[in-house]
Amino acid sequence: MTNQSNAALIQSLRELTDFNDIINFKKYPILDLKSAEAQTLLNNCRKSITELGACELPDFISPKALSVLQSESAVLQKNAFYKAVDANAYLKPGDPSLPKDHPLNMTEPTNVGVIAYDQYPDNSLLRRIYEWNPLMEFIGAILNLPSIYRYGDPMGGLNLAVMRTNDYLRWHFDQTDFVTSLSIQGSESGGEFEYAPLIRSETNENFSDVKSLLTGERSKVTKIKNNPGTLVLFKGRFSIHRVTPITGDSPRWMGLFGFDSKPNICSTPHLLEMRYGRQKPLATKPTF
Ligand SMILES: O=C(O)CCC(=O)C(=O)O
Ligand SMILES: [Fe+2]
Repeated sequence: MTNQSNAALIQSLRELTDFNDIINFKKYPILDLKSAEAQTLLNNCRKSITELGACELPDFISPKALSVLQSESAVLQKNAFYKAVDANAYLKPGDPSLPKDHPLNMTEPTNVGVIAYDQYPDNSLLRRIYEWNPLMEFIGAILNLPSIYRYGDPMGGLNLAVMRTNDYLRWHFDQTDFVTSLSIQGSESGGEFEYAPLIRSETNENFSDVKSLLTGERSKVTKIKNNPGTLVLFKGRFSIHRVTPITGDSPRWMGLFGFDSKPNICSTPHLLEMRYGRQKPLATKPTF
């Protein structure tokens, strides 16, 4: 991208400061969570989370803001960090005492590019949306959390997952209680978010159904449409999920917001190395 188009991006970022122009408040009246409209919205979201482990909010972002989010992602994506890994669904080491076809020993390659929080300039729109308190309070209210915080980690709080042709995010369970994502751009084809709602629980690993799914059984699999502009709240600890291989030239861009019920949550040094290829935050602030 040329400096000229960066100048156009900077100008549109400067013009887009009012959240009335960024969030679709008509559909999602989240500024007053006590209002009757917001209570109806919250109840619908809670029902969906209880039944499916996920809640999908299409057209959360205005078309104008979405177009700016796409422009800034196009500029930033060249800095994405890629590291192909061969991992199991539990994102932890296998167990050699178990058979090769036990889910703990069934690995698949994963390849996703990531832009870390500290690679986001201060005037980035995605950063401003992540740091906007009413969004965080809305997520906390859906989950009935007494308090909610952004991650304490300068790299992990906000991520952009960048997936190009043939990139794939394997079936896995998340290690966090919930994740909030904002779809910025879909791929031409592939790149579908598939999941098996609540296939395991705190007390039951359900290895037999997980193994069937990993060997191609589709009866428990459902999809989140995730059209660009959609906000998704997903409880990935108990619902195994994946992103199908990307096809076509257009990259898939997904913003990932890190919130937690506890303050100062930080990624481990191992995870920092795997995900960002470094353990230290950038020494200088990035700009567009
Ligand atoms: O990109 C997505 O839609 C999901 C990402 C995901 O599952 C993860 O980062 O754990
Ligand atoms: Fe995940």
